[in-house]
Amino acid sequence: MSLFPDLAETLPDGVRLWRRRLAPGAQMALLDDVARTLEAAPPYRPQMRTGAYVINRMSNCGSLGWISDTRGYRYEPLHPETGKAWPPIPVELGRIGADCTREAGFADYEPDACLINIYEASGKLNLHRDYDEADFRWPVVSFSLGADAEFLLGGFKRADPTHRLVLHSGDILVFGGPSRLRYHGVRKIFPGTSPVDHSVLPEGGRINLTLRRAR
Ligand code: MD6
Ligand code: FE
Repeated sequence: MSLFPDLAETLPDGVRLWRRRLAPGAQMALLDDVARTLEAAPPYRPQMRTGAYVINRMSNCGSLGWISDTRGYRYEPLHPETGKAWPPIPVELGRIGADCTREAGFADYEPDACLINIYEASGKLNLHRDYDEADFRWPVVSFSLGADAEFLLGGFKRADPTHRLVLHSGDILVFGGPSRLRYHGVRKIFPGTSPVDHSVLPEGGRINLTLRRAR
C-alpha cells in the first residue's frame, strides 16, 4: 500500500517538483558553477559517527556547510580538510532557488548553505531527514544534474512506506512545509542517462545540490 495513492505527480503537501525546470544549457551553466566551486572547496568523503565513510563525495558552498565526522552532523563555516571558508553560493543558483521557493509560497528565502552531493554511478543515499537546520519553517531546494536517480519519498518514521520518484537532470524539488521532516533518500542512480555531458560529472554519475537555511 502506498502512503500517497495514485501519486502520478500528486505530491504530498509541502513538496513541489518542477520537471526539467532547467534546460540543458542552464544545466551546463550550473555545472560550470559547480566545477568552479569544487576547485575552491574540493570534494571529500566524510566519515559518519560510526567511523564508516559516506558513500558519496561531498562539498559545500555558502557561509555554512553541512559536515559529518565521528562527532556527528553539523554546519561549519570552514572546509574540514582545507580549513578554508566555503565559496559563496553561485548567483544563478541562488536566483533560481529564490524563484522556485517564491512560486512554492515561501517569501524571502535566503539560503546560507548549499550541500553538494556527488554520486558515482553506483552511488546512493540512505533514508534520512534533513534535521540539522535551526528553523524547519524554511524549505530545502534540491537541484538534480546528470544521470537519473530513483528518489524515495517516505513518511515521518523511517519504517513508513516510501514512494518512488525518478529525478532527472534539470528537475528542481522544493521540500518544505508539512513535508520538511519526511524521510527521503536515493535508492540508485541510472548510469548513462544524463542528457548533458560535463567534465565535473563522474562517469555515469550525478550531482545533487541542496540549498538550505541552516541558521
Ligand atoms: C539527492 N536529496 O537528491 C538527495 N534533501 O541526491 C536530498 O537528500 C534532499 O532532495 C532534502 C530535500 C530535498 C532533497
Ligand atoms: Fe536530504
